[in-house]
Amino acid sequence: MLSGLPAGVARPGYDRSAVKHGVVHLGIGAFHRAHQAAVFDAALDAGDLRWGITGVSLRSASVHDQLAPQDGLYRLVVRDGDAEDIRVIGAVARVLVAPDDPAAVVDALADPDTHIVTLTVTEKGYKLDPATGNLREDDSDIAADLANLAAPKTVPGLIVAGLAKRKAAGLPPFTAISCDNLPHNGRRLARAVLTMARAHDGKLADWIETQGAFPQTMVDRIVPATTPGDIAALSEMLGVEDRGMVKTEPFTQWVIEDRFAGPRPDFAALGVQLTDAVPPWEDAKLRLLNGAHSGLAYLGGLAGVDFIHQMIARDDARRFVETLWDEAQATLTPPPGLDIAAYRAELMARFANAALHHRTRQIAMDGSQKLPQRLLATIAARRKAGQASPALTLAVAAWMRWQEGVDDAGETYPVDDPMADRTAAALDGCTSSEARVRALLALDAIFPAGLAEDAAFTAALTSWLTVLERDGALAALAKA
Ligand code: CS2
Repeated sequence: MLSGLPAGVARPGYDRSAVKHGVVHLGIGAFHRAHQAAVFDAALDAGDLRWGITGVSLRSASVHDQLAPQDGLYRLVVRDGDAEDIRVIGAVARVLVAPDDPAAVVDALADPDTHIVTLTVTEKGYKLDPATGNLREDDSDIAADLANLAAPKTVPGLIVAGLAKRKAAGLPPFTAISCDNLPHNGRRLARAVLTMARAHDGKLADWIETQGAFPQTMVDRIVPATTPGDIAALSEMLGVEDRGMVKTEPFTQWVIEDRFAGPRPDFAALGVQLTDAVPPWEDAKLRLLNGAHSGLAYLGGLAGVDFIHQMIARDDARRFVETLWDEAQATLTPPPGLDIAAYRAELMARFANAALHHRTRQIAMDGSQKLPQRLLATIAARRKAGQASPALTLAVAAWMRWQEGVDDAGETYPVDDPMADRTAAALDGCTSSEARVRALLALDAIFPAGLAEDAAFTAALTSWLTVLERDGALAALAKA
């Protein structure tokens, strides 16, 4: 894998055979490989060999099958317009597939060398109700883990089984860092883990609560899904196939709450920001970057625009984004060191990066889990201040329109969302835009009561949904 690399492709400069497995990562998708793994790789490169990664696939064996034949090595391709920078990442020491061998994952979590557990399991992986944050005990896998942890099926189940084994062995707990785009992600993870632990052993739960650490984090890097075309193009260029490659942008940011249960790399030296206050960073990122992303994804998806950069090439879409940002910005308390005007300008340039090919449909996924923190919390904050939010409301209306499963050209598509059955059932039999808005607003797992009962918000949503259904997404954008 390393032989035959052209000069100019950076490769691991450390002895991989001497690396310890200090990190277990749950959910080893493209995002982890382009973000946290690059940081741990830099730690290894700087000579701190404690931070090799045991990557865990939570669903299929596909990442294992990509990376195992390559001995865990893969290329990180950083694209900025026509410029491309390629680096071989060596931090992933092995990949486990949780459904095939949950005991191996529990053993990795309980290994004395393990100090940090990072997670990118997506919003739905925490099995928390999006509106209330409670563990979804109605979920069959959660119910199974609440009853018995012999072969855990869920993220909280695996973590609790691993921590129980550490406690029994007299080891300290690890630091568990949620790297998903959720506000208070550390607190949510702690809630899921502690609810699971308490169901089994109150003393274990107390030990986790007092000795463990679940720092909040903000993660940021745009990492579109790798396509077969990306792999083919890289193979042609390098003369060797890399099925584990990931593509990304130059920008990367990781802010972590400075609260650890044990050892950690010298994060500050690696460009990671440690702070006591992550929420202002989270809010700025979720409400500006992710909020705009979701709005562009539904409007673009409905209009048949495949990629984010194609949306950003349109004057009307850029104007819509700026208006959405004006609305969101008014709800933010920027963290020290964040210049919002400069951040917005940089974000627009990141969205315009034509080399990324970031699909609107990829971002449209799992909207039920994303809407509350990206759009609804912002709208609710503005309502409290007596302000309307036309652009944010258009984004929510576009999500509603997307639930109908047919785009503006009449093409059907699957609604890829854990709540797709519930949104479809809610829409079933509704004969007007107004009825559809009411039916979807009634889903209290998504919409907080204050908003669902807000007459002005309901009216604004209905008028946007009417335009979207009657005239299409581009017509709505022109009015935004
Ligand atoms: C995107 C994010 O797919 C999505 O929902 O909005 O993955 C986004 O690219 C990242 O949060 C950027 O840090």
